[in-house]
Amino acid sequence: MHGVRKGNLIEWIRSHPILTTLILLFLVFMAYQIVLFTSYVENDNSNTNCSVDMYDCAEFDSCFEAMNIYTACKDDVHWLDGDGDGVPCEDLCG
Ligand SMILES: [Ca+2]
Ligand SMILES: [Ca+2]
Repeated sequence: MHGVRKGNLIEWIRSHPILTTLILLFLVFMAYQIVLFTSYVENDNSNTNCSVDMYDCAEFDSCFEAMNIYTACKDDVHWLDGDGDGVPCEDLCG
């Protein structure tokens, strides 16, 4: 049988081309999963999309949440501060 000692790793790869291919495919697959997971986490964290109106005051449970979204986007793109006095969602923060 072949050992997997440091010196003959290349020899082992040469004599197990199919197994090596499967291992490489598995590693690529795992890397792909990590990339997918990472982008998912990033999307989840960047829920402060400032390009479109994504939130309304009714969706927040607290003034803290409303403030986080309101302050994350410069131009009040979500229309949280309808009267423009700098305080978003008067029902929560008023
Ligand atoms: Ca809105
Ligand atoms: Ca206001």
